[in-house]
Amino acid sequence: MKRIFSGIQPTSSMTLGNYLGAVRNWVDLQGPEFETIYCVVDLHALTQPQDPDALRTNTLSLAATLIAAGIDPGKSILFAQSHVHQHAELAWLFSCIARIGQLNRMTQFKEKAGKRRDEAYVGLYTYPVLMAADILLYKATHVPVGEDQKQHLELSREIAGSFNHRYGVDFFPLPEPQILGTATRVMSLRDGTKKMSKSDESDFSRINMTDEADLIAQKFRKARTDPHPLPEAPEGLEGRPEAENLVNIYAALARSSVEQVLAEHGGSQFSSFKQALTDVAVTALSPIAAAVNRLMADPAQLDAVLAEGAEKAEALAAPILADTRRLMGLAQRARG
Ligand code: AQP
Repeated sequence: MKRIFSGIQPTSSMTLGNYLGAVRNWVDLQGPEFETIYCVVDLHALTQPQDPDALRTNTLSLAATLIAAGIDPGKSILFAQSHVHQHAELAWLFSCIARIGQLNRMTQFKEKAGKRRDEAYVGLYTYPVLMAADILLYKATHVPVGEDQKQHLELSREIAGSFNHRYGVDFFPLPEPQILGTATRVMSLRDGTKKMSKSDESDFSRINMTDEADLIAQKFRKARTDPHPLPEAPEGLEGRPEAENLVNIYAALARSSVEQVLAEHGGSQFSSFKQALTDVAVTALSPIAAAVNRLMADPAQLDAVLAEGAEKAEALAAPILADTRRLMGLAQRARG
């Protein structure tokens, strides 16, 4: 059976970008065609300094948001990355497969480290190696992600290929990216050329999944736009990144197409389009926010869901890691 793996960092609460670019697809992919494994990647979150209490809370609240958004622990394995120690171990083994030249090409490191590269943490640099380990620890064949993770996924394929080549085996599959939908790269509400991100300093750059209706309305009202009305056809969005972003968000939330949205709203001023956008966003997001609140009222139950998920994940991961160790020539520990 085809196996899906994907993860999300508990760096803060989930954004509309995470939801439309990735998580909603994770929900849709649950079914008989795929075995689905989803992970709150707390070890990845540590690549930037985190307040320890906030990290613990965010891990639980992100798990709650995933369940509220439709990840069903009865259909998918849902767990926290650090609960399955094999992720970190395979990452070390892969750091002896990946090459520095490959990591030097990663644009996310360049963007996040900025000009102060020497002060960036080693973990931020080797982040894509841990991501390859996350995926290949389960021999996942398909990885649903947003556009921004495409390059990291390409590296996972290269690592799998190099491993197979070095040891003369056909052991790891080359995982396929699944970049699905009309909102594969949701942009910041303050700057249509920058990706919407959990860790952006401005809360008004993003919609959080737990934002209340009033705040969603306020954020869309203040979203940057240009002075022209909406065009009648997609070509008219060229060179208008903010307009394109809002139309893409609308199309994704309404499960419609850009053409259809423009057929309906072409010629409108942004003031009325933003009101319509708020309405579709509130309709889609408010039941999720309400479910997050209900789930967060019982943290022990969430802990239990994650513990059960970790147990199932470890049962899949342990034999794959054991085979990897053996193929690489690590001696087996004698049991006395
Ligand atoms: N703006 C986005 N549009 C579409 N998809 C997005 N994703 C992230 N931002 C967008 C997708 O969400 C999934 C989980 O992302 P992540 O938490 O692993 O890390 P990220 O890609 O670095 O996302 P953020 O929100 O920008 O997090 P921070 O600020 O912590 O770095 C991934 O599949 C990603 O593609």
